[in-house]
Amino acid sequence: MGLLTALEGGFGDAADALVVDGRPLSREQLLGAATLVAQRVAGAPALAVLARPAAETVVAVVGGLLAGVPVVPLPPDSGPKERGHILRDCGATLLAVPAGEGAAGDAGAGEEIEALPVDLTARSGGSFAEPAGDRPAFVLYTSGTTGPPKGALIPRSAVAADLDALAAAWRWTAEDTLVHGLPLFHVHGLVLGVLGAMRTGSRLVHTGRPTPEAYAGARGSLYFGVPTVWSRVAADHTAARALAGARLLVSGSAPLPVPVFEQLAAVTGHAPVERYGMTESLITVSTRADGERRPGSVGLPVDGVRTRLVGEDGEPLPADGESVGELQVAGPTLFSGYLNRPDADAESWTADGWFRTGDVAVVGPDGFHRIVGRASVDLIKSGGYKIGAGEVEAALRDHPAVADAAVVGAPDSDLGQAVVAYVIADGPVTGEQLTAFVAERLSVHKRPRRVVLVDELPRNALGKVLKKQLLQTATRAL
Ligand code: MLC
Ligand code: AMP
Repeated sequence: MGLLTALEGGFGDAADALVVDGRPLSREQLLGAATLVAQRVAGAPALAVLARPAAETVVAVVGGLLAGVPVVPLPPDSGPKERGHILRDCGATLLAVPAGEGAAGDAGAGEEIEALPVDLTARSGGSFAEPAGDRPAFVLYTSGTTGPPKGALIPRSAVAADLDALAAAWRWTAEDTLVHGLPLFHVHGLVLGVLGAMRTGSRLVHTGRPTPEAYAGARGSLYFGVPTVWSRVAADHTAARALAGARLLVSGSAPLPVPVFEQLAAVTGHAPVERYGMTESLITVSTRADGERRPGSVGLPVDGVRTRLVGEDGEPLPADGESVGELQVAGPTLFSGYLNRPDADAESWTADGWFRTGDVAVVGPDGFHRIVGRASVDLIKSGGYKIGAGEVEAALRDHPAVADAAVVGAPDSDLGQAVVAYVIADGPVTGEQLTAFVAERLSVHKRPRRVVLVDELPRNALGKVLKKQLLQTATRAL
């Protein structure tokens, strides 16, 4: 059985099996256009895909997967610094773009890459042998505490194992219509939100943007969102009531605040399922469609996944509902390593083969997991996006009027955390200019939402910036 079982027939062929931002495609149309992409990319080292919320993105991704070429989704708004790094690092020679958009040309930082136009009306036939499970399906770029994003190699077998485990946990079948509007360059929107439908055979409606109105209008049975999306839905009673007829609402990518869980349950009549995961591990822990959905808890490990809590001394901690430790995970859903980053691999895996998530958790005697924080203040989750403080600081320091910068994630009622930058300027510059500077060089979502110009940064005796102190200052200033 292939990775994309729904494309192998047997699931019917509605004219709108897939709708992305209003553009319907049948599975046959998708397969025909994707097969042409596959023929074009076969044998390439990697296929970069400009991951707009568009049907062309899905066609390009499916084409790469059919051909067994690792797919590298590029955030569509990424600026030259971020895009140049990703393209150089992954070694892609082709960049899939919607037909009619011309050559990719200088994709950033002087990277010349050939454009591969994706035409939704194109058709080709023929089939490809299913590649080995250990071949990478994707290289997904994810932020670390410092430096540019790292490419996580996601094997095809990990995607298949995770989607099957989630289908079991959420009773996700071909009877469902999945609705979401999440970005198509991360695990949530792309692996779960697109390949999940291709594997289970469910219809997929991608709303372009994840707005409450669009979710309400899509009339699905299964909805995915990050907590920011659910908090906006819960606050919009008209939209929320329109979801009453759904089967399951699923939240993930960041902690779902208990008040949002409760509001959503009250207005829609559905207690949301919350699940936990990471780019590197895919989704490892979840509450279940047929089990208890407990506010503030992400539930139980999914089929095949094992978890353990480890204390600062490296010793395992008991599942007693009190002990707080680092969550480590193992199982078939894990990535195989970071591309070109043996240093990062060495830091992330234990000697006995467990992946260190960097998340701090508590596990109850009933096995329910609660994520209580992150080990590092330098990894920020804003609107469900992971943002490395170091990457934003480096971008700010590239500005000629910036002498130094320190970035923290301040609590934010809409985004969970908001990027706040403390900047020492040595020339005339405003906060708005610095925000725009970061938005243009990295991705728009990495821009500071607040810039505070300061004369100095708090430092310890070794000269290291005291991030926890800055975070307290940022929190007090709210
Ligand atoms: C604003 N904009 C700018 C700008 N300021 N553009 C250029 N320069 C500037 N300075 C524009 C943007 O381009 C965008 O335009 C619009 O303003 C709004 O952007 P925003 O303010 O960033 O949107 P916001 O409302 O804050 O977004 C909230 C959100 C988003 C929830 C929609 O954060 C989101 O999509 N989050 C999902 C993240 C996700 O999927 N994470 C999964 C990671 S995987 P326009 O035209 O586009 O509106 C993972 C594993 C797991 O974590 O467990 O799932
Ligand atoms: P990413 O690298 O973008 O895949 O983000 C992964 C991180 O998102 C995890 O390490 C967690 O910190 C966070 N995360 C994902 N889902 C949840 C959740 N349900 N509750 C709390 N944190 C979450």
